[in-house]
Amino acid sequence: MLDVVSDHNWQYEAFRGDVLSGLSQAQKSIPSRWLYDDLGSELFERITRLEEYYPTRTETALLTAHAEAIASFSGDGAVVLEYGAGAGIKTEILIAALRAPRFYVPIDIAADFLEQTVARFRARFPAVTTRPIVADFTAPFELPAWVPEERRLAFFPGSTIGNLDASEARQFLRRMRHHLGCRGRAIIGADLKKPLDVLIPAYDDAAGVTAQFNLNLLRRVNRELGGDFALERFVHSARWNPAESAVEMHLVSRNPQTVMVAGRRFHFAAGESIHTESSRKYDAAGFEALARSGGWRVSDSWSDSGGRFALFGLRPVAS
Ligand code: AVJ
Repeated sequence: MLDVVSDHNWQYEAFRGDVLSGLSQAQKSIPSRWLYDDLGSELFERITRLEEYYPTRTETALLTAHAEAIASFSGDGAVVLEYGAGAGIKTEILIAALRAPRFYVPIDIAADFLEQTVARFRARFPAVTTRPIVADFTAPFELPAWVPEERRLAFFPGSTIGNLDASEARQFLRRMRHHLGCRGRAIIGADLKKPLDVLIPAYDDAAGVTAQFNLNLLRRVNRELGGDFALERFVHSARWNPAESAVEMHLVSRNPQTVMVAGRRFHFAAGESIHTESSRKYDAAGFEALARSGGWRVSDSWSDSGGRFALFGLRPVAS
């Protein structure tokens, strides 16, 4: 009980700090991790089923199509560490494909969500020891001593790495390298660069689900931080940032307005935006360079025939 209360306070303080400092910048921004409250998570689930949103179904198909090769890469008796436990069916496909996996260790900040994941995996894979770690994988943490040291395999699907900027991604990869040791392996899903007529609709769908997902962030600010955003005065926008090789989501103010959040006022000019997410898109060379900077080399990769999405198999660089 105490855990939940202190966790709630910690989350509240972190959200408040991020929003107040983000809205005080010249380019207003709110970190994308706050998009996932209960409704946000549900809207993201709906996004993954949209015709325009290709990443989830492409990555899921890759795991099935390359199950044999992925199992060989991973080796027997793997101890699977999943950074962020939101991948559902993808992780089930991976575990089912592996040869005699020993452990499944989902790592996530959302304790209640983790519990559901753990129950599902224990029921489906009784021969695998499923044990969770409650931690924020975007910050430093140590693995507990009960995690077996041999055959650790990190799984980081969904192109979640693409939501991190270059320095955050490098730090994350280094931390993962530290957790896994010199004989570890990692499988990372990454969305690939492609023409904008495919990329942009994936983040601005015809049914408006992504717009709802983005606008829900303002609803969350209103509810949790005592904000007075009028949602109808903002419009969702998805744009390509060539310098960052990223699709960005913004919430654009339709008119000049002043908004109150946690007792502070913020002014918006007409057309001024809040940047709410960057979703970076890679090519093989770019991903290899990023992996190297984090202490890894790409030894294997699996991609679809359309070159839309890739799973990269990483091994530690000898150090
Ligand atoms: C969290 C990386 C899986 O960036 O593609 C989907 C989130 N944002 N539509 C992505 C998202 C808008 C998604 N990932």
